[in-house]
Amino acid sequence: MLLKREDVQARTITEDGRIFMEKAARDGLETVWDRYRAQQPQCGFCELGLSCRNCSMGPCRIDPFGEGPQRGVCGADADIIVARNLGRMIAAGSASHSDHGRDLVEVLRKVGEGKAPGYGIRSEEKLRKLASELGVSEDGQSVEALAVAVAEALEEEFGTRKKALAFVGRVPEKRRRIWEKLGITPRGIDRETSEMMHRTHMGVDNDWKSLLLHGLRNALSDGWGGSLIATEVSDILFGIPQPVASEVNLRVLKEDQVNIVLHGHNPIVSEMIFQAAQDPELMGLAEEKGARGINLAGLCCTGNELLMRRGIPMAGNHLMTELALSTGLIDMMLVDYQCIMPALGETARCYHTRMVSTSDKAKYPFMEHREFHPENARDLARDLVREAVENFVRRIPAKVLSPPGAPVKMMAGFSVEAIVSALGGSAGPLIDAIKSGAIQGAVGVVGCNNPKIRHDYGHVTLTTRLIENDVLVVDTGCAAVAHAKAGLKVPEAAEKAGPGLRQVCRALGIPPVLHMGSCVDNVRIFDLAAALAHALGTDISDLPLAAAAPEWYSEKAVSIACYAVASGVYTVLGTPPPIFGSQNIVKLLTEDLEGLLGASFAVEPDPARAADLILERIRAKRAALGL
Ligand code: NFS
Ligand code: SF4
Repeated sequence: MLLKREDVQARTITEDGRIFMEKAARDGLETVWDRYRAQQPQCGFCELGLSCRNCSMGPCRIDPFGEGPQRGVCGADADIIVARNLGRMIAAGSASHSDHGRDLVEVLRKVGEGKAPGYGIRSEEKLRKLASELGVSEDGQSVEALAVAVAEALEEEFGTRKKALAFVGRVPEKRRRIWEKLGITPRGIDRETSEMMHRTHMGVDNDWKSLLLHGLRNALSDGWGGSLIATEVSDILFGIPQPVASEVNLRVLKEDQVNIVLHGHNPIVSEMIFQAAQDPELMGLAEEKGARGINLAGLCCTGNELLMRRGIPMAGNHLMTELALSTGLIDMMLVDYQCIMPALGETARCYHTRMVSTSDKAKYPFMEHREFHPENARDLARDLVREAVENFVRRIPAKVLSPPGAPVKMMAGFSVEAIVSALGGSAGPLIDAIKSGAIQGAVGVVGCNNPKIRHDYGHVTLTTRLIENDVLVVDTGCAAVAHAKAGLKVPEAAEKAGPGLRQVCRALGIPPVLHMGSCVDNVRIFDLAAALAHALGTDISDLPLAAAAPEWYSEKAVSIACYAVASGVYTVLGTPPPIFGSQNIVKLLTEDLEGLLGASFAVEPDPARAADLILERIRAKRAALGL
């Protein structure tokens, strides 16, 4: 396969990305960029959201130029079709986060029942906090019994019998009233997703406005429901993240150690692997095999979970997952679910790497399936680490390329609790810094990579601009990994910030870009925003805040963006969503929502221009607050 130097340059800004894109090509591998190119030109109807295959009278498409058909066989017009498609994207994203949350609730229950050996309650404090929030009485309950009771109360959140999710109580009063008025208060997590699938069936909700409003409710059931549960229960089971130093990029893979890479989203499996990798017997076995130790590294959000709580280094983000394999250094890659390209199993066959899938609901071509359940997780983790160690000797020297140089240093672990404690125990100093203008505002830069956008370019360009202008950046997911690779997540990166933010960072010893976790952990950002709004006696939409997803690709990102806007945060998308086939919907989402929710979307592929939009927004919000 021939790969031109300028192609490689155009595809990524990262050095390890370039080196291993060339290595992959030499090894004859096909990557996500090659497949993207092979798909050109992509379907214009689908790009605009104008195609529908919701029933078998179709598939149908609407001609955007007004010459061909303007209605599907059932009579649906462009507005209805675009709204239905967007609704189903939200449903899929919300379902993904929420099902991940449900899996954690299952483990919590099993821990309480004594059926999950190896797992435990790491944060009793958070368990008790959740109990009181959910109205679960603690009287005379053992921790185990409390875990079961909290798990039961959380299971109820998924159902259909409530008027509002329990965690809506965290939302500022003004915002709750807006949701009530619009009829978008989320009721049950599964209910909203299920209702979205119902509404978008042929012949149900054919009012594009009411479809989109339900889309917001569905997204809110993710943000203030499924994702929030995933984050809170992960904290209970695995601990509340605290600031931790680590490293990032492909150089975290070590030639002289057994490399086990953990990829996916749910920390249930990876935490057990983490424990097993510390087992003296298995470490001894590694030495016997000639390795200097067992090295764990993360990819995507499973990686972020381990990084946040255990300081495990990150090999890379979404678009680096295939390239990580091309090092020839990975002895085993364990995957759980979400964002795991189905191409990975076949890619790994070029090397000695063992590919193992672990979730009953996520199987992949050319991977061995070894199913984890709370009951067997501890034992299975030990077996797998042993097998990874045994695989170390099977590396194929001719195919190994050790990444040159050293990894980039980074800091992670900024849960809301950690941020508050870095501030000296309350959000007060942050509010003061915002009031004084030392910090102009705060922006969540989040989301994925997408081969449509130069890898990491969107994230790094936008974030650099923001911090230069004294805007504090908080991040999650693959965006956070991009920023880390660019060196923005060490306290010394304060030098790159404007004078006000620089001073605050120096005083607190923190980076100007704070890692708040995986994508479900976006709820941490909203928790913080809600706390700031409470402290100022105002609504989230009045604060100088914004969100951006410069390189998003996933349906989960659509759900996140929608709950961000519905929660009152202006959100700029880099990749255009499939809505441009309906001028009505574009206008609603980018203009009219402002009047309804105090926040709206913008679409801006150029990250420098996105930064300008956000800075303008922050200035306007500050002026309205009289700052
Ligand atoms: Ni978020 Fe995490 Fe990355 Fe995107 Fe995928 S790993 S959950 S969806 S690609 S940021
Ligand atoms: Fe066509 Fe309507 Fe069926 Fe969609 S739901 S495929 S627009 S007939």
